[in-house]
Amino acid sequence: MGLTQYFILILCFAGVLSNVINISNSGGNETQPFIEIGSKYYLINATVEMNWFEAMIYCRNFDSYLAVIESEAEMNALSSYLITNEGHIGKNFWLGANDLVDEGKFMSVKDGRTMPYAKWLGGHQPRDYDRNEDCVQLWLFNNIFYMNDKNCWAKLYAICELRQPK
Ligand SMILES: [Ca+2]
Repeated sequence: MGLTQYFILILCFAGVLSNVINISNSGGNETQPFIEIGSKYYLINATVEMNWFEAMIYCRNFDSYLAVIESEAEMNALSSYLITNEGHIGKNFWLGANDLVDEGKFMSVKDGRTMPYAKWLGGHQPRDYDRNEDCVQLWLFNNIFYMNDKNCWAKLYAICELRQPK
C-alpha cells in the first residue's frame, strides 16, 4: 500500500467515526434491525447515504458486512424485495466487493476471495470509468437490479448482511 493510500485510509476512518455514531444514536432499533430475505438476513439502510468505506464501517457496527451476493437466487430475492418496497424505489446500494487491490479482480469482503457471483449490466460494466470505479453497487436500470463498478466515494445506501454462524 502506498503512502498516499495509507493516508487516505486514515482520513477515511477519522472522517466516518462521527458519522457512524450519529447513525447509531438515531437508529434506535438496534436489537432487531435485520430482516429475512431469501436465505439471509439483511439490514437495509435507505435513509443515510454513505460512501463505500462509511457503509462498510456502518455494517461492522451491527456485526455484519456489506452484502455479498453469492447466487442468482440471492440476487433475485434481494432485487424483488427492493423493487416491491416503496421506501427503496429509485435507490442504489453498496455491495461488499471491490477491486481496489488489483484492478479488474473483484474481491468479496466476506472472505477476501473472488466475488462469488456477478450480474454486471451486460456489455457496459464493469468499465472502471475514468480509472476510478472500484467498488460494486447494486444498480437499478430499467427497473431491474444489476451490478456496476462505481466510484467508492460516491454516496449510496447500504445493505448489510448478517454474519452467519459457522
Ligand atoms: Ca461502472
